[in-house]
Amino acid sequence: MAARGFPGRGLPNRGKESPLKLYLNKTSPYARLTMVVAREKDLVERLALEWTDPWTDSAELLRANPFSRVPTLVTDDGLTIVDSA
Ligand SMILES: N[C@@H](CCC(=O)N[C@@H](CS)C(=O)NCC(=O)O)C(=O)O
Repeated sequence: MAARGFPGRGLPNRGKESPLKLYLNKTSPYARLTMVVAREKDLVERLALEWTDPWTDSAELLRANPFSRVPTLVTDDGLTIVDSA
């Protein structure tokens, strides 16, 4: 079943440009907002989606964002962007 509102979910990055790694969670309204903006900006194909539970202290998410919150976006040159709103 396709995930509503999350096109490309679980698929590897298929865009020609470098992937943007987005840590997100199914229940997060902030992550959903980020996906809406990504769709509006035609960036969905560039996203490598990392489904993460921010409450389990994932080492990978903590490295990207010491506050362990989703959404967290890591650009191809290593810049981390947090706070969707
Ligand atoms: N100001 C942040 C809020 C993000 C946020 O609170 N995310 C929640 C999930 S909805 C989270 O990751 N909580 C984990 C925690 O606070 O430990 C934004 O706009 O993105």
